[in-house]
Amino acid sequence: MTIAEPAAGNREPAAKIRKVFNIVDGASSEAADGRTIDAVGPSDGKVIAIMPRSSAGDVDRAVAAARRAFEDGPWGRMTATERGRLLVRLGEAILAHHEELSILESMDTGKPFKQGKADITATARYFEFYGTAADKVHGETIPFLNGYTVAVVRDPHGVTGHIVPWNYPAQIFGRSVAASLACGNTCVVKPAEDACLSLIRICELALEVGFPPGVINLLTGLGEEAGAALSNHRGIDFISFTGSPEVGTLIQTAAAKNHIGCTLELGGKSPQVLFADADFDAAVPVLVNAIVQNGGQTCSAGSRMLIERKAYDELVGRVAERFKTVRVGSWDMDFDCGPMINAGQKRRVEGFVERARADGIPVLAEGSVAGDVPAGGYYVAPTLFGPVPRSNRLACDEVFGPVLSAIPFDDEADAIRLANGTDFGLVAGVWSREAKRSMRVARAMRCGQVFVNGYGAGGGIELPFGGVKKSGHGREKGFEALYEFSASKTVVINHG
Ligand code: TXE
Repeated sequence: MTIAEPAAGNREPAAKIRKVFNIVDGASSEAADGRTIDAVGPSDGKVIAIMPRSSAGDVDRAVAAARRAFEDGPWGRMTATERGRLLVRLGEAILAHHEELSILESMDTGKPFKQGKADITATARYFEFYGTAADKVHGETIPFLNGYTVAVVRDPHGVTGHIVPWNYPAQIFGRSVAASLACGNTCVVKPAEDACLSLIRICELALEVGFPPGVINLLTGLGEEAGAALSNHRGIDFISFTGSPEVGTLIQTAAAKNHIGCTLELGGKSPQVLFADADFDAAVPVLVNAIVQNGGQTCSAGSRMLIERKAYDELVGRVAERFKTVRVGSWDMDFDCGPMINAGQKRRVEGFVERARADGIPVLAEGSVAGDVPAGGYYVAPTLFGPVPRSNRLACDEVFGPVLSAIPFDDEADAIRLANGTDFGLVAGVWSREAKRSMRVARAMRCGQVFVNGYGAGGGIELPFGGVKKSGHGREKGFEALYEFSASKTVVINHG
């Protein structure tokens, strides 16, 4: 990548970024037809890089390179331990370039620099976790007929496609690509047109630490062009997608046509269920952080605060007080919240806020956008609404912005009904000092992950993560991802 190394402490290299490239078959390349897309920094709306606008032909070349690397290259002959060591080495290289990558990630997405740093640390940890897990993907033996030994081994799928969104580009790249590589696959990655810079740099680092050419290929481009070409490509054997439910439907349809598997992670409307006996001191900062972290552009953002009616006034009062202290600024101001990723996302969030106001839903608190943010950035003020009527769009649809809904409930059964009452099912939080009730409610949640007396929006490399219902299917993160990115093969040996 052509990027001037920022001087220590200087976080303004934006003007110096000129041009970034695809990484295909171990080399940097432009789109074959030379077309490009501008990468825009959300903090000021200015162009910070120019990336290739890849087309179907570019995708063909990347998939062919990944296929060669899988079938003919050294990758397939390496032991799982050797593959794992390379992954660990890439994790170390990411840490060695922590500042540079954090700047790229924050500038490109607008997220506060401290969040960018945390994301890069987590990305390195994915490579460490899956690197050290690569030679621990054990199979099993099954008792069968006399004279037989049956072994179930796990094989890689082959070439895996990865369509990555813009909200946590480095982390989502890390979680799916590292798991796939640990299983022995080779990868073709299509980052979001809104954020790709950290990923390109990580792919360059992968080559520097010794990944063979073609093992990790990356193409930038538009979703409906490069993304569609990759997901429909007959040369891929599995696809991992994180993004909107609408595009998730297209990905699953394409996977069905090609008879391949896929994981889909499609966002949520995650509830935090608060009983009157909860530890409010512990809960309040977590409740606010869970919706303003990453500007609320987090699939697992805690966007619904469901509160036992008798504690409603007290708790919303305390959350409102804290909410008012939330400050929004550019990535390098490093406040609680950055801008939205682009003008469309800003309009979407503002649309939800305007409709809720027009519907007469009271605004309980607003955060503040700093007066000196750069002109042209996509800033919105975080807003707390309540009580939000249960059937209002704000209570049901994913906003993907810093907008929190407070909704009262009557009793445990009502809380469960309400929490499970949207189309989504990704993450939930349950807050109560009564252990049995917390456990009952946690078990009743229809989602992929539940936190009791805490909430980890986006966290937990070791923890299987994914949804039910419209939030998607399949699991990434943790050891479970290794089962997604490999297939069992039953070997039946007759030695009788
Ligand atoms: O998503 P898209 P957008 C949700 C969130 C957000 C909404 C829209 O609610 O407001 O989706 O965001 C690629 N074939 N999430 O429009 O379009 C695209 O290039 C193949 C939740 O940005 O789904 C990008 O790489 N690929 C979420 C990726 O899909 C296509 C994260 C996601 O973009 C494609 C992001 C196509 N036809 C948005 N069209 C989460 N679960 O965290 C687009 N893409």
